[in-house]
Amino acid sequence: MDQATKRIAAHFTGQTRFVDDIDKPSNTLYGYIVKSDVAYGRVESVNYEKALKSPGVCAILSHKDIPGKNSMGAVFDDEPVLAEDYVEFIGQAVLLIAATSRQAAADAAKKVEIVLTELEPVLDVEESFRKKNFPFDPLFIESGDVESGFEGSHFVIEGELAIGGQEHFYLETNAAMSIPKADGTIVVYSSTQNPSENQLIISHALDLESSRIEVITDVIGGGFGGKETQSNWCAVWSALLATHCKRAVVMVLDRREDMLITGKRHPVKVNYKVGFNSNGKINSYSSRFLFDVGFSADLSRSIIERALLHLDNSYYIPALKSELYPCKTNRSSNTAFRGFGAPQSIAVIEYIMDEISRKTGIDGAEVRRKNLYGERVRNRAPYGQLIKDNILGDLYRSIMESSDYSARVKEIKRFNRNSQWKKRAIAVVPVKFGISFTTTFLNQGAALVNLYKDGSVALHQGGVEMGQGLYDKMIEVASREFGIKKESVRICSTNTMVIPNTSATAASTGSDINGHAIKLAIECLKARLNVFAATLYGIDLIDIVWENSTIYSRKKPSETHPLSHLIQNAYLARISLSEQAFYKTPGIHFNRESSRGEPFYYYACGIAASEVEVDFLTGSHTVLRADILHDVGESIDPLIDKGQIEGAFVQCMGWTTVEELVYNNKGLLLTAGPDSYKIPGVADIPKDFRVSLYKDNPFKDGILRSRAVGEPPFILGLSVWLAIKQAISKFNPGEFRLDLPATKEKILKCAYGYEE
Ligand code: MTE
Ligand code: QUE
Ligand code: MOS
Repeated sequence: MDQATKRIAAHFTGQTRFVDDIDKPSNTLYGYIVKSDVAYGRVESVNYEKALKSPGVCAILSHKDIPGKNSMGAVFDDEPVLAEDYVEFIGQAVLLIAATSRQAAADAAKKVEIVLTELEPVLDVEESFRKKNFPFDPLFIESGDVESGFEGSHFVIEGELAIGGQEHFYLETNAAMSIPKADGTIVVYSSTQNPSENQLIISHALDLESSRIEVITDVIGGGFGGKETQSNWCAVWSALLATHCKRAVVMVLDRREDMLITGKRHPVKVNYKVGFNSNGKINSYSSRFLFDVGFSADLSRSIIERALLHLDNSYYIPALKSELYPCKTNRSSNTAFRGFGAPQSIAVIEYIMDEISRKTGIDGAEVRRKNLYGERVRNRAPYGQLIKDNILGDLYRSIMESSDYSARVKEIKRFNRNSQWKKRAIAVVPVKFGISFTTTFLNQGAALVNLYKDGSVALHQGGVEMGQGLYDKMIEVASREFGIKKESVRICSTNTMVIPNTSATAASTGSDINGHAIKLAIECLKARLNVFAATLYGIDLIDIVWENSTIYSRKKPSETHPLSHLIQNAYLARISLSEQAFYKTPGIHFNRESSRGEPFYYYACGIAASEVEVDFLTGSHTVLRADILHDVGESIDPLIDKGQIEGAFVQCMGWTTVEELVYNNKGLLLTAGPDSYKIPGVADIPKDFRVSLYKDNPFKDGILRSRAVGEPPFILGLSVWLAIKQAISKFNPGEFRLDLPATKEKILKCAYGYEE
C-alpha cells in the first residue's frame, strides 16, 4: 500500500490521529473557556475566586493576564482573545481555565460569577443596515448603463431573497495542543487550515517573536473554510494557558461549543432587479446584498469581494450594478465556507434565471444557454477580466446530450400530468469559478524537497491536508517529476519552522500553489544532479531521462542507471540533495477601489442537471438523478477529483435544502448539535449520481496540467434547489418566493401560498 492509500484506510478505520488523539505528555492540562450567555452586554464584574479553589483547577486567566495584544482578529483588530468591557455574542470567551480534566474545568466554570448588564442586541441585518453598523466599507461594482438597460427591456422584475447560513460540521472540531519548552519556545499542534496565522496570532498575544512558535499541523478532520481564521482561537487560548502554567495544555471544543461559538457561512438578504427581453436575454441587473457578518469582520471583506466577483456566474450581463453591505450583528463571526461568498451571489443569479424562464415561458436550460459568456464577443466580466478558453457552450451541449435532457423534460411533463401530489422537475446550473485568492499577495507557496541517500524522498510544503487529497496530489507531483514510485515519496506534516509565511490552504489553490513549488524544487534538484550524472555516466545533459527509479540517456534507453546509485555518488561528491523553492501565481491583480482587474489566474467550470421529485403532501423531496460534467483539466487523481465533486455537490444540497440555523429572539443558536441540525446523509444523495470529468482540456499552465477542484463544484448543487423551485411551480403556478434552504416547511408554504 502506498502512503496515500494507507492514509485513506486509516481515515476510514478511525485511526487517523486528530489533535485530541495525539499521545499527550503525562502532565497535560485541559483548557476550557468560560463563555458569555448573552448576545450583547456590558461586563460589570467578574469573580472567579471560588472557581480557582475548585478541584483540579491550575489557572484561570482573564484579559488582564494576556502578556501581549488582546486581539485575535485575522484581518482587523476587532476580535478580543478574551472579552474586556463588553460581550458581543453568545459564547464569546471571557475567561480561560486550565484544569487536570475537562470535567474539572467545566465544574469550575459553573462557579464563576460574571455580572453583565444586558444591552439590546442587533440580530437582524436590516436593522444593522439601517444603523449603518458596518465593520468596514461596503463594496460596490458598476459596469454598463443599468438604468437604460432596464428602460430598453421587455420585462423588468424585482424581488427579494433570503439565503441562510451553514454550519461547517467538519468531523474534527476545533482543537489545539500547546507544549511549552524550557528555552521559552512553544510547540503547538493545531487543527488549522492556516498554521502561519495561528503562529502570528499567538505571537501577538504572547508578545513572543514568531520564530519561537512552532505550529505543526498533520491531517485534519475537515476544514471547509471554518479553520482558516477561527482555528486561531484554540491555538492562542491553549498557548496562553500553556505558557502561564508551564505545562502542556490541550484545548478541544466539543461539538456544541464549536457550533455555538464559531462562525458559519454568511446568511444574506438580497434585493434584486433585472431587465430582460422576451427572448430570455438579460440586459440589466442591479442588486443590494446585506451580509450578516456577525460580531467581527473576520474574512468577511474578502468573502463579500468574492461574492461581488461571482454575481455573473457564467453569464454575460451587459449592465450590472451591485451594493454589498457588511452588516454587523451580535452573533458569532461568520467566516470562510467552501465557495467563499460566491455561492450566495450565484444563488441569486440562478434564481433569476428561473424567474426569467417562468416569465418568458422559455425552458430554464435554454434561458441559461442564451446568457452564457460568448467566446469572441460578450466575453468580458463586469470587473474587466476577459473570459478566455471558454468551454461553457461545450459543457452545455455535452450535458444536454449525456443527461438526455429533452427526452426527460417530455417524460417529466407526462409524469406531472398524471400525478396530483408529486411533481418532478429538472434544472441545469453551470459554474464558472475564479481561481486565485483575490487578495493577490496570498497567491504564493513554498516547498522543501529532501532526497535521502537511498533514493527516497521527503516533501515539506505549506498546504494542509483536510481530506481534499492534497497530500496524495503532492506525492503524485513528486513521483512523476522524479520518475519514482509513489511509495518512495513521503510527505511531512505542515510545520511553520520548515516552510514559513504560508497562506491558508484555501481558495482551492492548495495543490496549485504548493504543487508548483514542489515541481520547481525538483526541477532545480534534477538540474544539479543531471550535470553530475552527465559526467558520471558519460551521457549528454539534454538527453537525460528520469524514469522507473533509473536514469538513462534518451539515445541509449537500454543502458539504465539506478537512481540510488546516482544519489549515493552525488552525496560522496558533496552535492546537496535538498532544495527549497518558491512559487507565485503570475499575472494577477485587482484594484479594490474600482472593483476592476484580472483577479483570477483561470476559471474552473462545470455544469449539472438535477432531477427532483417533490411530494406536496409531506414537503419532502428526492433527487432522482444528478448528472455532473466538471472540468479539472488533466486530473492528477480522478478518484480524488470525483470525490471532491460529489462531496461539494452534496454539501451544497445540504445548504440549500435541509440545513437550517435557528436562533431564539435572544440570539441563542438553538440548532447547536446534530440532534437539531441536519446535514445530508447517505439516503439523501442522488439516487442516480453520474459524475464525469470533462475530457481533453488540459490546462497547460496548471500543475500537471490540472485545474483546482475543491470549491467550484459546490455551486452545482444549486441545481437541486432550483429543480425544487420548478417542481413547486408545477404545483402552484402562482407567485411564491423560495428562500434558501428549501426545507419541507418552506416547500409547503410556497406550494399552498402561505405567507411567511
Ligand atoms: N474536502 C474535504 N474532504 N474536506 C475539506 O475540509 N475543504 C474545501 C475543499 N475540499 C475541504 C474539502 C475547501 S473550502 C477548500 S478551499 C479546498 O478543499 C482546499 O483545498 P485545496 O486548495 O487543496 O483544494
Ligand atoms: C478567496 C479566499 C480567501 C481570500 C480571497 C479569496 C481566503 C483568505 C483571504 C484573506 C484575505 C485577507 C487577509 C487574509 C486572508 O482572502 O481564504 O489573511 O488578510 O483567507 O478570493 O479563499
Ligand atoms: Mo476554502 S472556503 O477557501 O477554505
